[in-house]
Amino acid sequence: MTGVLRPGHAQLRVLNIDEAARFYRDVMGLVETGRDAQGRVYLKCWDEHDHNSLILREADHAGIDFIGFKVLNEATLDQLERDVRAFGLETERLPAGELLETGERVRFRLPTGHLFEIYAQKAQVGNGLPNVNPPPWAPDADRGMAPTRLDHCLLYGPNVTANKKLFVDVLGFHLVERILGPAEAGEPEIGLFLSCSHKTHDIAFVEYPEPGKLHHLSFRMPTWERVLRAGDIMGMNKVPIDIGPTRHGVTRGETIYAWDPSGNRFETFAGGYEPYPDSRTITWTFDGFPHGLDFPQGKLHESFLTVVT
Ligand code: M3P
Ligand code: FE
Repeated sequence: MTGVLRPGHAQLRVLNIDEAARFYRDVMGLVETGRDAQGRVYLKCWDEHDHNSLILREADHAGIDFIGFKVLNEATLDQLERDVRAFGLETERLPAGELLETGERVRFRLPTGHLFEIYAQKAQVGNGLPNVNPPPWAPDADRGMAPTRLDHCLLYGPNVTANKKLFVDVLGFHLVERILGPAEAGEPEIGLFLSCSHKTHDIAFVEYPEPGKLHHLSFRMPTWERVLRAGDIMGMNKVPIDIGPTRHGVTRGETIYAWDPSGNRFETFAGGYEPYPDSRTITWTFDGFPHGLDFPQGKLHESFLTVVT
């Protein structure tokens, strides 16, 4: 892989920083790696190597401040900055260290209204395992839900087809799956699942009138059993569940969606398949979409389609 590597971090707005830190650390089972002078809390999943993947910021309303993707190196960062400007978006450089242990970031606003950034450097703190003769897991792999990594996010906003053009033509993503609107409306693309890797999606967008909205941040679970165990932990801790445990038709993912204490939706996600850049794009028609959302039930869950932060 070259170019854009993976979702590296997301900064979430939370209503109470202590309650949120407790939730993501003790219930979700992430590892807290730092706090900064602004009071932001930094966490990572146990099997991630970089210093942070989730940053919590206290605010009076929930949602996402920005999402950041790691790119291969500084030359890639400089080239993509030029390419994004040539595409017609303004870019801004944030200095190294503005986020703890993170290098310079190039930030721009997507057509859907979300702040998106790319960066090449973040300190590697490791996953708690040695590089020589490592055992398969560390104690943090059994603490709380214990996802292995930040997998993807689904963002809601207007102009998703403009986002598609940016991600495919400029940032080197491929379109793995898409959802179409009703035939009466001419079947516009209303859902896009984009990958910069051979995951089914590293980022996804759904058409929505209000810009900059978060539908969910998704955390990778190694197995379906671990998704069920995450559901047990949600039950034990009275975490409100939106959907699941079930399987999506879209991406074939095994999933539970639930809400954090601030009302930000998150997903515990396993499975899927391994698309390559030359794979065909899978299309879900509007009529087929209920099974795309929840394959066993074939049901359009009202809260899933309408609640965003
Ligand atoms: C996922 C996923 C929609 C499907 C979402 C799918 C918008 O979140 O991780 O596969 O219906
Ligand atoms: Fe998802």
